[in-house]
Amino acid sequence: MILIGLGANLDGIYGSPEQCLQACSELLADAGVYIVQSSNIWKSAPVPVSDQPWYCNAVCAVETMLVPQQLLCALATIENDTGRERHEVNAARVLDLDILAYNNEIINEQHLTIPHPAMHERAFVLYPMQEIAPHWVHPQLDKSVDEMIVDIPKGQQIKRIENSQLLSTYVDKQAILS
Ligand code: PH2
Ligand code: MG
Ligand code: MG
Repeated sequence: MILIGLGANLDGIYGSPEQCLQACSELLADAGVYIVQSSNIWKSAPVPVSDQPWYCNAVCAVETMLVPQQLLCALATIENDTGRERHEVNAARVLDLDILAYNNEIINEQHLTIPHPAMHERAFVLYPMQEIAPHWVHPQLDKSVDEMIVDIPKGQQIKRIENSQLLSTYVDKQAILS
């Protein structure tokens, strides 16, 4: 299972953060990354706590022929095309696309760490992820999403926006042929 985390907390060329996440269905598909299943969009307070606007966050399971390094480049290109500016770590942004998991691969390269190194302590990753992959097991921690949620550091505010899933763009070829 390939899982991507989406986040945004500034208005940009696609409109509000929520509109930008919705636009990602098409932006990802144009790059050969197809959404199989999407969580709802969740509104979340910035982590660490700051006076930044709240974020919109979501997690999507995707299908793609891109290998991890190619996927990383494709996601960075989409971020740049939305006008993402890179200031300091954790700065507010119009769009952040992170590879959370790539099947069970463990990758530790200079610009690419998979699974995402902070996923297990972030409510804004784990609650959306629980909606679509509650039984996914972290290959290093050997814990499911349900189990990791129990240990999230306290004090992270998060609220689900009902019926806000990103549009799925994956067409199952088997289903068409049968
Ligand atoms: N992303 C960060 C830092 N902090 N906080 C929330 N609530 N949502 C995010 O997506 C987020 C964050 C760095 O990527
Ligand atoms: Mg991030
Ligand atoms: Mg990122």
